[in-house]
Amino acid sequence: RLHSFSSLLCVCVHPTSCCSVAEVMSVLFFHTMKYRPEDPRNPNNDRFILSKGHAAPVLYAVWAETGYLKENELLNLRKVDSILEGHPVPKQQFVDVATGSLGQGLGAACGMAYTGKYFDKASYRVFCLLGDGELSEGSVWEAMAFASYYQLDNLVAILDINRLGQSDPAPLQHHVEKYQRRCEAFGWHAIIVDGHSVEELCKVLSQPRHQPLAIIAKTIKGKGIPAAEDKMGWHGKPLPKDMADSVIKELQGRIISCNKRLYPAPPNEDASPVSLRNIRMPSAPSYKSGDKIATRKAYGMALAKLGRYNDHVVALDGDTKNSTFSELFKNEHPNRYVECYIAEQNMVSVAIGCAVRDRNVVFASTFATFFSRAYDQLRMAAISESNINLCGSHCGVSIGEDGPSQMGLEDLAMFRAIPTATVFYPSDGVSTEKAVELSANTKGLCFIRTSRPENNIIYNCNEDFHVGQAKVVYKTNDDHVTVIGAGVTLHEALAAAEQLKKERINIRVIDPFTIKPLDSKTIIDNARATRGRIITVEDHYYEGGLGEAVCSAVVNETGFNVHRLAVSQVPRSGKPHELLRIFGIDRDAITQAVRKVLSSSANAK
Ligand SMILES: Cc1ncc(C[n+]2csc(CCOP(=O)(O)OP(=O)(O)O)c2C)c(N)n1
Ligand SMILES: *[C@@H]1O[C@H](CO)[C@@H](O)[C@H](O)[C@H]1NC(C)=O
Ligand SMILES: *[C@@H]1O[C@H](CO)[C@@H](O)[C@H](O)[C@H]1NC(C)=O
Repeated sequence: RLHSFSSLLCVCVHPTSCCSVAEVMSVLFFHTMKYRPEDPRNPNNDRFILSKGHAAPVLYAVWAETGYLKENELLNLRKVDSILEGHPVPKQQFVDVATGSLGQGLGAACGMAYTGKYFDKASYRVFCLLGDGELSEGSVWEAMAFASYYQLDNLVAILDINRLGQSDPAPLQHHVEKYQRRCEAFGWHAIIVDGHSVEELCKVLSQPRHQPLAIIAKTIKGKGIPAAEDKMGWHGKPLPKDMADSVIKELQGRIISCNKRLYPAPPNEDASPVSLRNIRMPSAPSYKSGDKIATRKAYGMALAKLGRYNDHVVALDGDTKNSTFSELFKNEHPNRYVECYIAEQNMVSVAIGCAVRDRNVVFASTFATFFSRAYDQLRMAAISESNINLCGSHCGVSIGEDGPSQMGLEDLAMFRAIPTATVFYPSDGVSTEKAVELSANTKGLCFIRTSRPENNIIYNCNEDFHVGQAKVVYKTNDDHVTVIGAGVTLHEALAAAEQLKKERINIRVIDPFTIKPLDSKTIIDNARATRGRIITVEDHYYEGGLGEAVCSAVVNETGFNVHRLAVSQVPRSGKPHELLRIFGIDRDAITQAVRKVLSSSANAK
């Protein structure tokens, strides 16, 4: 075993970051935590999140020690055909959330602890190990505030105060009492320990808790590697062979014959099994033609309805519940609503935590634009193979008077770029309700973009919707241009169609329903019937939105011509219809674009 440990020290890319937590990891995994090592995802197991994900080798080492990983697999660290990637990823059964972008582990741990305490009402505990360098991330403190507010006494954070970061010491160096005061100010019980004392660690981890517990472990980066201990310049460096050999030799000398295998204690069996399959609405939507409703409100109504029939649907919001209408869910299901306050990064991490091990169907909402500050968490959600649903309200200039700081104009680009994402852009009450239901049953990250203006119901309540299936909402046998809009711009396109009809110009109007995946076939087939003429119109910036999605869908077609209408500058306050007009995405802009496209193709003949 020591021989392979020596080779591991040579391949290990962050040996000093691992050495500072060797005792912490040993105590957690072989003294404190209760889990079934042969079944890492057992719902009853205690959870562990390595927030300082670059110390992955130490995590792999403990799982080898449990017997779950084969020791010789450790030597395949970071190889292309090994599951042991450079940072923890959920293809490893013992990893729930990917880490490696620092500062995100504790938020996910909060979601797991909240789920354990309030939803599962089970006795499993959640342990999160953080580095001191990563404590400069604001998201850590968002999570600290959340944990104490919700009295997550089943949550333990171990702060590895090893003084050093990557290129510089961490700002508070070894001032553990300053960390303690910060943690206490955030409502945690904070205890300073010698992080290399197994006895001290065992003792604090056995204490009963009434608050979230922060263990401030004073440690030495590179502990056990004399040449690197507490020294700058060793972060992320594998040990040279001779150095690794001498470290091993030293270690060997300290080991008193040890053939005893350590076994963790099994967990209590009190987390009941959960099935998240087929989260269905029991009845069709009940809108009537002539009804007017904002899709944001339809979202809240649909979510409340879904929650009525499915106990594992939970909703999160960041103090915008009376704007996103997630309050309709809260009113009906107060015990399944989590107020995350104005901390969107943490809200996304909590959502990811609530969704792990398929414990909940999670919907988190805020203004679409505020998800941009959680983009790193969203990107990590994809790497975590997380199944979460996000609803972003207040998209585009059509929110009106509140002005540009509140307008989601980049959100389509942002979510489209995520490989595991499905992007819903419903345009009426019926399709919004369908989007909510489909989202609950679609793997990966689902984003539902909702709008503030009230608009007509377009669809019959029995209309069937599918991911990646567009709807042709207006057509004749002799259409000249295909117009594609979504949300408010779909309604503008329908108004433009009526106007143009009076001028004897027929257009076809398509509602894509999902922007990703986009229904290329419906778009191509219909646009072919209008001689390849397409106009896209969207309440979003040009880059990365609906227009670019359509361009990519028709890139291989010959004889197609896509004309795009979108918001081209930072907008301003005003009435919604004024802003749609000024930024060139209203009915008049569409009719003009149609006439222009037709006259230029007439001239071309
Ligand atoms: C958000 C983010 N920024 C920067 C990095 C690059 N990085 C990886 S490890 C590290 C230093 C971490 O220091 P600390 O948290 O103290 O962990 P230690 O290795 O000292 O245990 C940095 C800057 C990262 N992974 N994530
Ligand atoms: C949300 O509720 C608060 C408090 O009742 C109220 O002041 C505010 O105007 C509401 N916001 C919206 C958008 O309705
Ligand atoms: C375009 O054609 C290329 C080459 O055949 C193909 O790989 C690609 O998937 C096509 N793209 C679309 C959007 O159809």
